[in-house]
Amino acid sequence: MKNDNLYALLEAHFPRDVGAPCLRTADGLVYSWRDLQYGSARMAGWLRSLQLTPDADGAPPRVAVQVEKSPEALMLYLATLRAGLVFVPLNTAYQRAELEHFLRDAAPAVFVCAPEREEELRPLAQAAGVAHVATLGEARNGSLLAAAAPFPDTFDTVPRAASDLAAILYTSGTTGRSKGAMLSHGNLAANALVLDEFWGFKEEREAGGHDVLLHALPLFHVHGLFVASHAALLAGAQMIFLRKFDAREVIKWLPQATVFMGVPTYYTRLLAEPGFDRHVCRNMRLFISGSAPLLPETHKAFYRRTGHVILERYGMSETVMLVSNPYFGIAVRDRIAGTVGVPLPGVSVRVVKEDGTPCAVGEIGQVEVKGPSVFSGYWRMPEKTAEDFTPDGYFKTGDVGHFGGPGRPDNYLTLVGRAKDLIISGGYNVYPKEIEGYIDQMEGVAESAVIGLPHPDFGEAVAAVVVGKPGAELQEAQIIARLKQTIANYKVPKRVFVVDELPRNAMGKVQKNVLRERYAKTFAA
Ligand code: MLC
Repeated sequence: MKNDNLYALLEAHFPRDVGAPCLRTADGLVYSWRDLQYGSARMAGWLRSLQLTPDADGAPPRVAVQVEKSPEALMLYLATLRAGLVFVPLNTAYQRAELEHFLRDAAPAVFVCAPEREEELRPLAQAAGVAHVATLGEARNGSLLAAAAPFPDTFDTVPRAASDLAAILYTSGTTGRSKGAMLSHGNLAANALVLDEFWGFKEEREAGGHDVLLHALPLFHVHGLFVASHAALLAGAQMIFLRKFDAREVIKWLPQATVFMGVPTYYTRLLAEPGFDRHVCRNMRLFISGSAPLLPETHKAFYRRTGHVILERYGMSETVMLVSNPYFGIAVRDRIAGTVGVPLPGVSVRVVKEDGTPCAVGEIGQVEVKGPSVFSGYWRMPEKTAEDFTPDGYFKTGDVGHFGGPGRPDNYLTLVGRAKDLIISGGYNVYPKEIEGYIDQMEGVAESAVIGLPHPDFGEAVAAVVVGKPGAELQEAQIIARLKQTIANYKVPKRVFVVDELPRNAMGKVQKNVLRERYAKTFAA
């Protein structure tokens, strides 16, 4: 019987010589493909020994993970797949209040956290009904590895159907509460296979080349966990696994790499380093950018400095990758700055007006998508899911854009904005409503408006405009300090402006556009 478990697909592509290096770390550790197989088998054995059972509604047990990046963290992801369980990765920046929501909502059977946070988080997990808590540190420390050690280094990957749930990815919510996007083994496999061809991994492999992916992204979001890791695992390509992005560290390792993926902030930070030049990039075949808009200036400056044309692509947690500039066709005229490229094979993308009728080429409208990598819905939110899909099965992305336009082929998509009130800071999504909720609860605050402002490093940065209650003396530093104790640091406003009132239109709605204009130069370079 064919096993549609994603791990089975990835493993089938491992190189014949499983003793060959698969992962290298900055500390000089080398893991072979066999290490990955053995390590994930032992962890899968441990997970199986917990004898977890599906929920009453048939939902398979979830494994929630909030750990720093390490080869063992990648093994834990693969082990979860192998055991037929559902992986729920969580940003390491999330604090108690955020984690409490995720643990209650996803109701995992297992929670793996950093050893340093166990004391704080174990009671939180237990209160949320989590049965098993283990720890995994970035230096192979913590209770998970000890628990997994006695288990065999082989494990028969549990059979899964393509439609079975593989992962739940939490995305910030417009209403303040994060929603879990449900991705199946089939969603992830379909996307990995398409990208293998579209980005030239397959051709490179078949021509006898040896791709090396320099992996600097975090491992808890779509970009680093699925797009980057799956690409390398499926290609049988080695990964240089950096704990986090650091421009100088990346420059040090780039000469040994052929492919790099990052958010625009990575590219602007690389360009800010005088040592970043053609020589450093001499073995590279591909730089990919995504998760946030890449400024055409960055695209051009990168080409001038390195001779490489960054390939910009577009996707999201709910859909994995949708649209990409071409790989085959490396000229500037093929990878067009400011566009996200053409729909990937098998993906249907349409741009529609408010009433759902199609826009003409060049006309701006809502972007809707359908395809094998598009998720089946939000975890235990049937109403929200129904709202976000059209009757004919397209997902409403919330992004606004157009096909074609002056000087651009008709099949190239350009994104111009977002229908949903979303800020993207350094590649992380932040919903103003969530932050406003926290500020409005503070003593002395009457109301607040959270906005995104242009920022030279993060693309956009979060800022808040706050009105105090009569007699209250609000202070910027205090508000920021309070928020830092409560929410992930990338969501905390970098500036807070205390004002007497918020500008409103005739309907009484806060005019955020007026605020964005008023404070536009706050972070000017
Ligand atoms: C860190 N900070 C941020 C931030 N990251 N603030 C705003 N936006 C961010 N993205 C905070 C820090 O906590 C610190 O706060 C201050 O800003 C400066 O920190 P830093 O040292 O400069 O930050 P650094 O650790 O270097 O992190 C920046 C970064 C990181 C850009 C390297 O944010 C990053 O790796 N981003 C990638 C995000 C990503 O993987 N996105 C993919 C999502 S998937 P303080 O207060 O302590 O000074 C997706 C789908 C798709 O979107 O299509 O890909």
